[in-house]
Amino acid sequence: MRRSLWIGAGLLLSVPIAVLAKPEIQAGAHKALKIKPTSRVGQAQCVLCHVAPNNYKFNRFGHDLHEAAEKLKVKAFTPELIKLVGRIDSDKDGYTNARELAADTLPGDPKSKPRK
Ligand SMILES: [Ca+2]
Repeated sequence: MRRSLWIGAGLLLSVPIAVLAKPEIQAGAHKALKIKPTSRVGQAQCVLCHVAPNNYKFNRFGHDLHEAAEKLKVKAFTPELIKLVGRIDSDKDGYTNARELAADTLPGDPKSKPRK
């Protein structure tokens, strides 16, 4: 019995991080931020908040979103959270996150920014 528990724990630890990703969080973000699946931001999927599809470290926008959620002590995409994060220019490209999302550009990628 004990041996099978260790084998089970070993198997669990070997599961790729992609399997542990939380699609419900992405779906919640898309709904709260009114992101259409066919839009550029919608197509970005994980990269909206993370460095790369296979690197779940937060990008600048994901970091700010996470930090704002901790500051507000919320675990959901509340209107207050969206408003607070919307005022920030996470990637320092001169456009607020709200402006970027409205323009369908990535708020965590300074190379992606609205046309002037
Ligand atoms: Ca950007």
